[in-house]
Amino acid sequence: MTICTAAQALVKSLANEGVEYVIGLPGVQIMDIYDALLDEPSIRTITVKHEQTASYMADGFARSTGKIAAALVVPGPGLQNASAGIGSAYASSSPVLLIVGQIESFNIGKNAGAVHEIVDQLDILTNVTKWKASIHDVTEIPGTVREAIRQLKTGRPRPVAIEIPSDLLAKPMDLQLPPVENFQVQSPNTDLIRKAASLLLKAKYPVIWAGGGVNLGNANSELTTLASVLNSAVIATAEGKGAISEDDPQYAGPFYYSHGPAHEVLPKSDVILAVGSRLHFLAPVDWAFTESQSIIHIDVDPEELGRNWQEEISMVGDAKLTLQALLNEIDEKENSSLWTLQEIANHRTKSFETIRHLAPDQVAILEGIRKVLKDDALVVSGINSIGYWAHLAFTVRSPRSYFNASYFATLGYAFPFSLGVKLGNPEKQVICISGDGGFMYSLPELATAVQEKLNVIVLVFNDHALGATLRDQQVRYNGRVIGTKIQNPNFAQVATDFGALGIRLNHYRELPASLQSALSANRPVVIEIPIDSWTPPFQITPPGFRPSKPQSPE
Ligand SMILES: Cc1ncc(C[n+]2csc(CCOP(=O)(O)OP(=O)(O)O)c2C)c(N)n1
Ligand SMILES: [Mg+2]
Repeated sequence: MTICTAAQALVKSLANEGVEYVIGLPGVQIMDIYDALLDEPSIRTITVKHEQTASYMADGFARSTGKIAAALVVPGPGLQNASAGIGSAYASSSPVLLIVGQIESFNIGKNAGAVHEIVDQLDILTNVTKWKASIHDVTEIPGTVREAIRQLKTGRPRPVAIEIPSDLLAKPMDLQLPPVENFQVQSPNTDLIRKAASLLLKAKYPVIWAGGGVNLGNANSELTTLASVLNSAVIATAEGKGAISEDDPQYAGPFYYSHGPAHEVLPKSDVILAVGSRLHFLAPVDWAFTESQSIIHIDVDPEELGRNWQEEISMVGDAKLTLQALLNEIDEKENSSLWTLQEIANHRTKSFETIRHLAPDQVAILEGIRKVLKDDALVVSGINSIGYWAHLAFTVRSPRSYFNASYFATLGYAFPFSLGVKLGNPEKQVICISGDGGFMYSLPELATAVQEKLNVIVLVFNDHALGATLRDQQVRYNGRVIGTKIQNPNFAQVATDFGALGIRLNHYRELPASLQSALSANRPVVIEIPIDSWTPPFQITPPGFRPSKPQSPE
């Protein structure tokens, strides 16, 4: 038992749960927490320039390491500023812990105009958090932190939030920390595993559809082995990139907005094993799953099962445990697969060449970047022209090494997110692919990068425009351009002013050499690359595409 303040109890509870980083921006209601952090040697405190960065960084840290960092913000505007990052983390199934200050207990609910007051502020987060709690009494602190961590580490990982009134933080309390707990992950149902194994072994053309849950569930080696044992073709979504190495002979290619080999591979398939995917297609697909195909769906979140398709077998379970259980049931010699590795390779090559044909400059850029980076480099793909094409043409070879903002498509997330990735992976190369518009959201965080020695390399592809939206006006609005041309600073100069290394290129062909030298710069680097406003993949219909109405469960 230790006598301490509630703020100290909160910080010790975080440390007890293994939280090593608190990323935030101080203000009156959370000063006691900051003061307590000064005495906690196992936690590093990082101050950002805008609360959006706190939540984006915590997301980048979590998705690249599987560990938890806390974001710490003041109530009201601090919470609102952090909420875009919380929404992105929710969409991306990322375990982010948000700690929010609250006005004094005696003022709560009065709407009296206390500093930073929003009545029922946590309601703002209702649909972008998995769980949230308000502390009413200091004795609740260790238990509430434990429950937050349990929520983050079990089931589907998604953000959680805790708010604490400012007056409670200075109160004394007896702190009893709970013993460290190893949380149980969800095991699959044994009968369903047997059924699924037998269906997969009978499949003539098995396809594994790999979603982000494979990376988040650390199931990459199990998926790779299963693909080989079943002799299955594998297709990965943008979130699932790296689920299997994209050089693996079973990998048929990526899927993004109808592009990729899915429309050739899927119609041929009789059994589809979907792992950790929403199975929701943003654009209509011409192959859509049909009644004659069997879908086996594994997801840790029961709500995803059967949501979009009629499934033969729906299994709730941790991806790693479930794939391992399937492997235990499957004897390689019994598979009935008719795929040849040559056929799968042909799909992969043909699809890549189609992408190259559609976007030659973008593919040349991405191949140039790939050539220079190590296989385990971490790449954050922003909401920009090169970022979209990277989903289709950047070769990913390692688990948890390629990131996007999933269906939230949050412009501006990439650079602050990459700072969290670097925080969790100081020894690895961390590259952020950004547009000029996206980078402008958080340019001042270059100061954070320099101060905290987070040596990311930001590639700013500059078309002096919100390019995707400009293209939209050209294509769908007869070239009536409004609000999409933007004025930028000299990015390289600004980077230099912040203490980073700034490099301005004349042509993208200079990028590989420039990136090569940036990798040994030993400080954050911004490389500005001039490009045109190229058409994004979602404004292009893939060649040979025949839209049809997808099957629906009702
Ligand atoms: C928060 C948010 N606001 C607006 C958008 C809409 N949007 C999508 S792409 C884009 C333009 C991005 O510009 P830039 O970063 O320069 O990349 P480019 O398309 O020019 O390559 C916009 C405004 C969005 N996705 N997210
Ligand atoms: Mg742009």
